[in-house]
Amino acid sequence: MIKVKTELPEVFDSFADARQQGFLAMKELKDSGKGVVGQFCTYTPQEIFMAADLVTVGLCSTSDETIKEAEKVLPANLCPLIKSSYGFAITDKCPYMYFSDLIVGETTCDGKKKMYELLGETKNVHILELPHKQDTPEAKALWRAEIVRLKERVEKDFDIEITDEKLREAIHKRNMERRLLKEFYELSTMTPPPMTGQRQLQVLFGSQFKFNWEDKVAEIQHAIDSVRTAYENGERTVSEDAPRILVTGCPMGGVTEKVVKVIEDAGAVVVAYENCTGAKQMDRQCKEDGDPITNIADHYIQIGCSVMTPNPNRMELLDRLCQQFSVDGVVEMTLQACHTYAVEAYSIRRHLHEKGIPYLQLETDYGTADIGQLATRAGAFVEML
Ligand code: BJ8
Repeated sequence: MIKVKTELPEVFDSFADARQQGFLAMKELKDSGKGVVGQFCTYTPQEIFMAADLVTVGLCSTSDETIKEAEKVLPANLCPLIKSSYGFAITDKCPYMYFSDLIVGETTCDGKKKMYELLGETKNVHILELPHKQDTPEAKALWRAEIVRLKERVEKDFDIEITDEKLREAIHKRNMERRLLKEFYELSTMTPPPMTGQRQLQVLFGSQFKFNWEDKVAEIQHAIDSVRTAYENGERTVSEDAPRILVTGCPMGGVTEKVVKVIEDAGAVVVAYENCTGAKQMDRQCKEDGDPITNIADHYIQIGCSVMTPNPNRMELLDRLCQQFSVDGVVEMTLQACHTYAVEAYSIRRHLHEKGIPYLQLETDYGTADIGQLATRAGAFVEML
Protein backbone atom coordinates (compact mmCIF):
# COMPACT_ATOMS: atom_id res chain seq x y z
CA MET A 1 0.00 0.00 0.00
CA ILE A 2 1.29 3.49 -0.86
CA LYS A 3 1.61 5.84 2.13
CA VAL A 4 1.94 9.47 1.08
CA LYS A 5 3.92 12.35 2.67
CA THR A 6 6.31 10.60 5.00
CA GLU A 7 9.07 13.08 5.74
CA LEU A 8 11.63 10.69 7.27
CA PRO A 9 12.62 13.43 9.73
CA GLU A 10 14.99 11.47 11.92
CA VAL A 11 17.31 10.78 8.98
CA PHE A 12 17.46 14.33 7.69
CA ASP A 13 17.36 16.37 10.86
CA SER A 14 20.92 15.57 11.91
CA PHE A 15 22.07 17.08 8.59
CA ALA A 16 19.60 19.98 8.56
CA ASP A 17 21.26 21.83 11.44
CA ALA A 18 24.74 20.42 10.90
CA ARG A 19 26.39 23.81 10.32
CA GLN A 20 24.96 25.20 13.55
CA GLN A 21 25.56 22.03 15.56
CA GLY A 22 29.11 21.79 14.24
CA PHE A 23 30.14 24.94 16.12
CA LEU A 24 30.26 23.09 19.40
CA ALA A 25 32.01 20.07 17.88
CA MET A 26 34.60 22.40 16.36
CA LYS A 27 35.28 24.07 19.70
CA GLU A 28 35.76 20.70 21.34
CA LEU A 29 38.18 19.66 18.60
CA LYS A 30 40.14 22.89 19.04
CA ASP A 31 40.21 22.44 22.81
CA SER A 32 41.62 18.94 22.29
CA GLY A 33 44.50 20.44 20.29
CA LYS A 34 43.36 19.66 16.73
CA GLY A 35 44.55 21.91 13.92
CA VAL A 36 41.87 23.40 11.67
CA VAL A 37 42.06 24.42 8.02
CA GLY A 38 39.31 26.59 6.52
CA GLN A 39 38.69 26.46 2.79
CA PHE A 40 36.36 28.09 0.26
CA CYS A 41 36.40 26.07 -2.88
CA THR A 42 35.84 22.61 -4.32
CA TYR A 43 39.25 22.84 -6.02
CA THR A 44 40.93 22.75 -2.58
CA PRO A 45 42.29 19.20 -2.09
CA GLN A 46 41.06 18.16 1.33
CA GLU A 47 43.18 15.00 1.14
CA ILE A 48 46.24 17.09 2.06
CA PHE A 49 44.65 18.19 5.35
CA MET A 50 43.21 14.77 6.06
CA ALA A 51 46.65 13.20 5.60
CA ALA A 52 47.98 15.69 8.16
CA ASP A 53 45.23 14.68 10.61
CA LEU A 54 43.73 18.16 10.51
CA VAL A 55 40.07 19.13 10.52
CA THR A 56 38.80 20.83 7.36
CA VAL A 57 35.83 23.16 7.27
CA GLY A 58 34.08 25.03 4.47
CA LEU A 59 34.05 28.80 5.05
CA CYS A 60 31.75 29.98 2.27
CA SER A 61 29.10 31.97 4.04
CA THR A 62 25.45 31.56 3.18
CA SER A 63 23.67 34.48 4.83
CA ASP A 64 23.52 38.26 4.49
CA GLU A 65 24.16 38.85 8.19
CA THR A 66 27.57 40.49 7.73
CA ILE A 67 27.23 41.98 4.24
CA LYS A 68 26.64 45.53 5.53
CA GLU A 69 29.88 45.36 7.48
CA ALA A 70 31.76 43.95 4.47
CA GLU A 71 30.45 46.71 2.22
CA LYS A 72 32.39 49.24 4.28
CA VAL A 73 35.44 47.77 2.54
CA LEU A 74 34.23 45.84 -0.50
CA PRO A 75 32.10 47.24 -3.34
CA ALA A 76 28.36 46.69 -3.00
CA ASN A 77 28.24 45.32 -6.55
CA LEU A 78 30.18 42.15 -5.68
CA CYS A 79 29.07 38.52 -5.33
CA PRO A 80 27.25 38.01 -1.98
CA LEU A 81 29.26 34.87 -1.25
CA ILE A 82 32.46 36.94 -1.26
CA LYS A 83 31.05 39.87 0.71
CA SER A 84 29.41 37.64 3.27
CA SER A 85 32.51 35.46 3.78
CA TYR A 86 34.70 38.53 4.21
CA GLY A 87 32.13 40.09 6.54
CA PHE A 88 32.17 37.03 8.79
CA ALA A 89 35.97 37.16 8.88
CA ILE A 90 36.24 40.80 9.94
CA THR A 91 33.44 40.59 12.48
CA ASP A 92 34.60 37.26 13.93
CA LYS A 93 30.98 36.10 13.77
CA CYS A 94 31.75 32.75 12.13
CA PRO A 95 33.26 30.30 14.64
CA TYR A 96 34.70 28.24 11.77
CA MET A 97 36.60 31.23 10.43
CA TYR A 98 37.65 32.14 13.96
CA PHE A 99 38.99 28.65 14.73
CA SER A 100 40.84 28.18 11.43
CA ASP A 101 44.61 28.07 11.95
CA LEU A 102 45.13 28.27 8.21
CA ILE A 103 42.75 29.53 5.52
CA VAL A 104 43.26 28.24 1.99
CA GLY A 105 41.99 30.42 -0.84
CA GLU A 106 42.42 29.99 -4.57
CA THR A 107 42.64 32.02 -7.76
CA THR A 108 39.23 31.09 -9.10
CA CYS A 109 37.20 34.26 -9.71
CA ASP A 110 38.59 37.80 -9.53
CA GLY A 111 36.40 38.87 -6.63
CA LYS A 112 37.51 36.04 -4.34
CA LYS A 113 41.13 36.44 -5.36
CA LYS A 114 41.19 40.11 -4.39
CA MET A 115 39.15 39.52 -1.21
CA TYR A 116 41.78 36.98 -0.07
CA GLU A 117 44.42 39.71 -0.25
CA LEU A 118 42.46 41.69 2.33
CA LEU A 119 41.74 38.57 4.37
CA GLY A 120 45.49 37.92 4.51
CA GLU A 121 45.95 41.15 6.46
CA THR A 122 44.32 39.61 9.52
CA LYS A 123 44.34 35.83 8.93
CA ASN A 124 46.92 33.17 8.08
CA VAL A 125 46.10 32.68 4.38
CA HIS A 126 47.59 30.43 1.69
CA ILE A 127 46.56 30.97 -1.93
CA LEU A 128 46.50 28.13 -4.44
CA GLU A 129 47.19 29.34 -7.94
CA LEU A 130 44.56 27.56 -10.00
CA PRO A 131 45.19 27.52 -13.75
CA HIS A 132 42.09 28.26 -15.83
CA LYS A 133 42.77 25.62 -18.43
CA GLN A 134 42.48 21.91 -17.67
CA ASP A 135 44.22 20.00 -20.41
CA THR A 136 47.45 21.75 -21.34
CA PRO A 137 50.73 20.25 -20.01
CA GLU A 138 51.65 23.70 -18.60
CA ALA A 139 48.40 23.97 -16.62
CA LYS A 140 48.77 20.44 -15.27
CA ALA A 141 52.39 21.04 -14.25
CA LEU A 142 51.51 24.33 -12.54
CA TRP A 143 48.64 22.74 -10.63
CA ARG A 144 50.72 19.76 -9.50
CA ALA A 145 53.40 22.18 -8.25
CA GLU A 146 50.68 24.09 -6.37
CA ILE A 147 49.55 20.89 -4.63
CA VAL A 148 53.16 20.29 -3.56
CA ARG A 149 53.43 23.90 -2.34
CA LEU A 150 50.24 23.47 -0.30
CA LYS A 151 51.52 20.23 1.22
CA GLU A 152 54.76 21.96 2.21
CA ARG A 153 52.90 24.91 3.72
CA VAL A 154 50.73 22.57 5.81
CA GLU A 155 53.80 20.59 6.93
CA LYS A 156 55.52 23.81 7.98
CA ASP A 157 52.56 25.51 9.69
CA PHE A 158 51.51 22.42 11.63
CA ASP A 159 54.99 20.91 12.07
CA ILE A 160 53.96 17.55 10.63
CA GLU A 161 55.23 15.28 7.86
CA ILE A 162 52.72 14.22 5.20
CA THR A 163 53.82 10.90 3.76
CA ASP A 164 52.66 9.28 0.52
CA GLU A 165 51.11 6.52 2.57
CA LYS A 166 48.99 9.01 4.54
CA LEU A 167 47.98 10.69 1.30
CA ARG A 168 46.89 7.38 -0.23
CA GLU A 169 44.82 6.61 2.84
CA ALA A 170 43.20 10.07 2.65
CA ILE A 171 42.38 9.60 -1.05
CA HIS A 172 40.76 6.28 -0.23
CA LYS A 173 38.67 7.81 2.56
CA ARG A 174 37.57 10.80 0.49
CA ASN A 175 36.63 8.44 -2.35
CA MET A 176 34.46 6.45 0.01
CA GLU A 177 32.74 9.64 1.16
CA ARG A 178 32.16 10.74 -2.44
CA ARG A 179 30.84 7.30 -3.40
CA LEU A 180 28.34 7.31 -0.53
CA LEU A 181 27.09 10.83 -1.17
CA LYS A 182 26.70 9.95 -4.84
CA GLU A 183 24.79 6.79 -3.91
CA PHE A 184 22.58 8.97 -1.71
CA TYR A 185 21.70 11.57 -4.34
CA GLU A 186 21.30 8.89 -7.02
CA LEU A 187 18.32 7.59 -5.05
CA SER A 188 16.47 10.46 -6.73
CA THR A 189 16.87 8.78 -10.13
CA MET A 190 13.80 6.78 -9.08
CA THR A 191 10.31 7.82 -10.18
CA PRO A 192 8.91 9.33 -8.09
CA PRO A 193 12.06 10.37 -6.23
CA PRO A 194 12.13 9.20 -2.59
CA MET A 195 12.81 12.68 -1.20
CA THR A 196 12.34 16.33 -2.03
CA GLY A 197 15.21 18.41 -3.37
CA GLN A 198 15.16 20.40 -0.11
CA ARG A 199 15.82 17.21 1.85
CA GLN A 200 18.53 16.08 -0.55
CA LEU A 201 20.25 19.46 -0.24
CA GLN A 202 20.20 19.27 3.56
CA VAL A 203 22.29 16.11 3.47
CA LEU A 204 24.68 17.30 0.74
CA PHE A 205 25.26 20.67 2.43
CA GLY A 206 25.12 19.41 6.01
CA SER A 207 27.63 16.61 5.44
CA GLN A 208 30.36 19.26 5.10
CA PHE A 209 29.97 20.08 8.78
CA LYS A 210 30.45 16.57 10.16
CA PHE A 211 34.04 16.55 11.31
CA ASN A 212 34.57 12.96 12.43
CA TRP A 213 35.03 10.95 9.25
CA GLU A 214 33.85 7.60 10.65
CA ASP A 215 30.67 9.18 12.06
CA LYS A 216 30.07 11.05 8.82
CA VAL A 217 30.20 8.01 6.54
CA ALA A 218 28.07 6.02 9.01
CA GLU A 219 25.42 8.76 9.00
CA ILE A 220 25.35 9.00 5.22
CA GLN A 221 25.04 5.21 4.98
CA HIS A 222 22.19 5.35 7.50
CA ALA A 223 20.45 8.03 5.42
CA ILE A 224 20.76 5.87 2.29
CA ASP A 225 19.42 2.78 4.05
CA SER A 226 16.53 4.62 5.71
CA VAL A 227 15.38 6.37 2.54
CA ARG A 228 15.62 3.17 0.52
CA THR A 229 13.79 1.06 3.11
CA ALA A 230 10.98 3.60 3.44
CA TYR A 231 10.61 3.69 -0.33
CA GLU A 232 10.57 -0.08 -0.59
CA ASN A 233 7.87 -0.09 2.09
CA GLY A 234 5.75 2.06 -0.18
CA GLU A 235 6.29 5.44 1.46
CA ARG A 236 6.19 8.39 -0.95
CA THR A 237 7.01 12.04 -0.29
CA VAL A 238 6.79 13.29 -3.88
CA SER A 239 4.04 12.97 -6.47
CA GLU A 240 4.80 10.80 -9.49
CA ASP A 241 3.65 13.66 -11.75
CA ALA A 242 5.95 16.32 -10.32
CA PRO A 243 8.20 17.73 -13.08
CA ARG A 244 11.81 16.75 -12.40
CA ILE A 245 14.24 19.65 -12.15
CA LEU A 246 18.02 19.73 -12.20
CA VAL A 247 19.61 22.73 -10.48
CA THR A 248 22.92 24.06 -11.78
CA GLY A 249 25.04 27.17 -11.23
CA CYS A 250 26.66 28.69 -8.15
CA PRO A 251 27.05 26.75 -4.89
CA MET A 252 23.94 26.50 -2.67
CA GLY A 253 23.07 26.22 1.00
CA GLY A 254 21.72 28.50 3.71
CA VAL A 255 19.56 31.30 2.36
CA THR A 256 19.81 30.15 -1.28
CA GLU A 257 17.70 27.11 -0.38
CA LYS A 258 14.91 29.60 -1.16
CA VAL A 259 15.46 28.80 -4.86
CA VAL A 260 14.77 25.09 -4.30
CA LYS A 261 11.78 25.95 -2.14
CA VAL A 262 10.11 28.14 -4.78
CA ILE A 263 10.62 25.43 -7.41
CA GLU A 264 9.10 22.77 -5.16
CA ASP A 265 6.31 25.06 -3.93
CA ALA A 266 5.37 25.42 -7.60
CA GLY A 267 4.77 21.65 -7.79
CA ALA A 268 8.07 20.40 -9.23
CA VAL A 269 10.79 18.42 -7.50
CA VAL A 270 14.54 19.02 -7.62
CA VAL A 271 16.15 15.66 -8.32
CA ALA A 272 19.78 16.62 -8.96
CA TYR A 273 22.34 19.35 -8.26
CA GLU A 274 25.02 20.01 -10.87
CA ASN A 275 26.86 22.43 -8.61
CA CYS A 276 29.56 22.41 -5.96
CA THR A 277 27.11 21.40 -3.25
CA GLY A 278 26.24 18.31 -5.28
CA ALA A 279 27.52 16.28 -8.20
CA LYS A 280 30.39 18.61 -9.18
CA GLN A 281 32.36 17.38 -6.21
CA MET A 282 31.02 13.83 -5.74
CA ASP A 283 30.68 12.56 -9.30
CA ARG A 284 34.22 11.30 -9.94
CA GLN A 285 36.64 9.18 -7.95
CA CYS A 286 40.29 10.11 -7.45
CA LYS A 287 42.74 7.52 -8.76
CA GLU A 288 44.24 5.53 -5.88
CA ASP A 289 47.22 3.74 -7.52
CA GLY A 290 50.44 5.54 -8.29
CA ASP A 291 51.82 8.90 -7.18
CA PRO A 292 49.25 10.42 -4.79
CA ILE A 293 50.20 14.04 -5.50
CA THR A 294 49.75 13.56 -9.25
CA ASN A 295 46.46 11.74 -8.65
CA ILE A 296 45.16 14.54 -6.43
CA ALA A 297 46.24 17.21 -8.94
CA ASP A 298 44.69 15.33 -11.88
CA HIS A 299 41.46 14.78 -9.98
CA TYR A 300 40.82 18.33 -8.83
CA ILE A 301 41.80 20.16 -12.00
CA GLN A 302 38.99 18.40 -13.88
CA ILE A 303 36.19 20.04 -11.84
CA GLY A 304 33.88 21.78 -14.29
CA CYS A 305 33.60 25.25 -12.76
CA SER A 306 32.81 28.28 -14.90
CA VAL A 307 36.20 29.80 -14.03
CA MET A 308 37.70 27.30 -16.51
CA THR A 309 38.03 28.31 -20.13
CA PRO A 310 36.84 26.38 -22.01
CA ASN A 311 34.71 24.40 -19.57
CA PRO A 312 33.65 21.18 -21.34
CA ASN A 313 33.44 19.06 -18.19
CA ARG A 314 30.43 21.03 -16.95
CA MET A 315 28.52 20.29 -20.16
CA GLU A 316 29.49 16.63 -20.01
CA LEU A 317 28.26 16.26 -16.41
CA LEU A 318 25.12 18.25 -17.11
CA ASP A 319 24.22 16.03 -20.08
CA ARG A 320 24.86 12.86 -18.13
CA LEU A 321 22.78 13.98 -15.13
CA CYS A 322 19.89 15.18 -17.31
CA GLN A 323 19.69 11.74 -18.83
CA GLN A 324 20.31 9.72 -15.68
CA PHE A 325 17.72 11.64 -13.61
CA SER A 326 15.14 11.90 -16.47
CA VAL A 327 15.12 15.67 -16.08
CA ASP A 328 12.20 17.75 -17.43
CA GLY A 329 13.84 21.14 -16.95
CA VAL A 330 17.00 22.85 -15.72
CA VAL A 331 17.10 25.84 -13.37
CA GLU A 332 20.34 27.73 -13.07
CA MET A 333 20.96 29.79 -9.95
CA THR A 334 23.50 32.55 -10.44
CA LEU A 335 24.55 34.79 -7.60
CA GLN A 336 24.48 38.51 -8.35
CA ALA A 337 27.72 39.76 -9.91
CA CYS A 338 29.09 36.26 -10.50
CA HIS A 339 30.43 37.02 -13.95
CA THR A 340 31.76 33.59 -14.91
CA TYR A 341 28.49 31.76 -14.22
CA ALA A 342 26.40 34.62 -15.63
CA VAL A 343 28.33 34.64 -18.92
CA GLU A 344 28.40 30.85 -19.14
CA ALA A 345 24.62 30.80 -18.60
CA TYR A 346 24.26 31.78 -22.26
CA SER A 347 26.18 28.67 -23.42
CA ILE A 348 24.26 26.44 -21.01
CA ARG A 349 20.92 27.79 -22.23
CA ARG A 350 21.93 27.31 -25.88
CA HIS A 351 23.28 23.81 -25.22
CA LEU A 352 20.11 22.69 -23.44
CA HIS A 353 17.92 24.34 -26.07
CA GLU A 354 19.62 22.19 -28.73
CA LYS A 355 18.75 19.11 -26.65
CA GLY A 356 15.15 20.26 -26.18
CA ILE A 357 15.48 20.71 -22.41
CA PRO A 358 13.71 23.81 -20.98
CA TYR A 359 15.99 26.15 -19.04
CA LEU A 360 15.45 29.00 -16.58
CA GLN A 361 18.09 31.26 -15.09
CA LEU A 362 17.35 32.79 -11.69
CA GLU A 363 19.71 35.45 -10.39
CA THR A 364 19.62 36.08 -6.68
CA ASP A 365 21.56 37.25 -3.63
CA TYR A 366 21.68 36.39 0.05
CA GLY A 367 18.61 38.45 0.93
CA THR A 368 14.98 37.35 1.10
CA ALA A 369 13.38 40.37 -0.59
CA ASP A 370 13.24 38.63 -3.99
CA ILE A 371 11.38 35.49 -2.89
CA GLY A 372 8.09 36.69 -4.39
CA GLN A 373 9.72 37.43 -7.72
CA LEU A 374 11.58 34.10 -7.72
CA ALA A 375 8.34 32.28 -6.94
CA THR A 376 6.55 33.99 -9.85
CA ARG A 377 9.27 33.04 -12.33
CA ALA A 378 9.66 29.48 -11.02
CA GLY A 379 5.87 29.04 -11.04
CA ALA A 380 5.59 30.13 -14.68
CA PHE A 381 8.47 27.82 -15.65
CA VAL A 382 7.06 24.77 -13.89
CA GLU A 383 3.62 25.40 -15.36
CA MET A 384 4.92 25.24 -18.93
CA LEU A 385 6.79 21.91 -18.38
S1 BJ8 B 1 34.66 25.30 -7.97
S2 BJ8 B 1 31.69 27.26 -8.13
S3 BJ8 B 1 33.34 26.63 -5.04
S4 BJ8 B 1 34.85 28.79 -7.53
S5 BJ8 B 1 32.66 33.44 -5.34
S6 BJ8 B 1 32.68 32.01 -8.68
S7 BJ8 B 1 29.61 32.57 -6.95
S8 BJ8 B 1 31.57 35.33 -8.10
S9 BJ8 B 1 31.92 30.00 -5.61
FE1 BJ8 B 1 32.89 28.33 -6.55
FE2 BJ8 B 1 35.07 26.86 -6.43
FE3 BJ8 B 1 33.85 27.24 -8.76
FE4 BJ8 B 1 32.76 25.67 -6.94
FE5 BJ8 B 1 30.86 33.26 -8.66
FE6 BJ8 B 1 30.83 34.30 -6.25
FE7 BJ8 B 1 33.14 33.85 -7.49
FE8 BJ8 B 1 31.73 31.84 -6.63
